[in-house]
Amino acid sequence: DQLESDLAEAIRHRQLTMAYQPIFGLETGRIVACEALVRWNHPERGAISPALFVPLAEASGLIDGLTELTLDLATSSAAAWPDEILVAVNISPSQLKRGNFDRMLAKALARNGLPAQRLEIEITENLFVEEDEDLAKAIEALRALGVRFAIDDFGTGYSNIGYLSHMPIDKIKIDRKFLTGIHEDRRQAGLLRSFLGFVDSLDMAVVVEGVETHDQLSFLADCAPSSLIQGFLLSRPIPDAELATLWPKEV
Ligand code: G
Ligand code: G
Ligand code: MN
Ligand code: NA
Repeated sequence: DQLESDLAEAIRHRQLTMAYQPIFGLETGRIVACEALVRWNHPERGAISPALFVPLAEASGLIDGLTELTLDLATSSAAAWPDEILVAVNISPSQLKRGNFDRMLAKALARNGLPAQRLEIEITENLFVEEDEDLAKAIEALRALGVRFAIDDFGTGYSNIGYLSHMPIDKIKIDRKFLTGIHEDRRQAGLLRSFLGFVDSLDMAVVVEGVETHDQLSFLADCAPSSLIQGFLLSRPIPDAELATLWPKEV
């Protein structure tokens, strides 16, 4: 259809852009990573959400081209950031298991001179519903390159927690819906606390997503001071050019 051919055209002409949302250490206030989020400004329809066009790309064979472009843009941006700051990219579940993904990634890293250790892949929790040998192999191969992994949208899916806890994962990102409800619903606060305890027991880093209010921030400062935080209160996703104002000042 029309949208699909417009997307193909936009990918071919590299008309998609990336926005970056910083992730901070709660205690340190320092940026540890920036999440790369793809943006498409359609010439007639305006901004179209990746929640709409990423699934379209997956269904129509455009996903390889989309992933290639976003990896190139994200690694090229990150190569100019301070060395200690990671770039986190969202990768579609179907992409990860395609045989060409490790080559695609290695190519983007080499082309832009970004060490693999500075790239983190965010994959959705739903990938871990049942044990999957191909997935485990794909993750192992990428980790051998030095790439890190984060589980996105944690708490929204139906993952097998026992299985997930044995995966070689560096970070868990708790879905923003748990933070949204903490001041209205005591069960949400209880759930969030138990997730934070769970992640802590696995010795993984935790990102709490969707921090929008000072009340939420003080809740986290009380019960999980060592967590990482991301959300509109701290910063919206912004263009690469605006990130520089947030970097720590040289001393
Ligand atoms: O940025 P926004 O809130 O509109 O993102 C909507 C959804 O699109 C989120 O689930 C996010 O993970 C996903 N998304 C954003 N950028 C990318 C990308 O570059 N690749 C993939 N596969 N998904 C993305
Ligand atoms: O599924 P994923 O976690 O990758 O989705 C990331 C998206 O969440 C980003 O594109 C961003 O627009 C959105 N987001 C980031 N911080 C906040 C926040 O504080 N509140 C809300 N409502 N959305 C956020
Ligand atoms: Mn994400
Ligand atoms: Na998420």
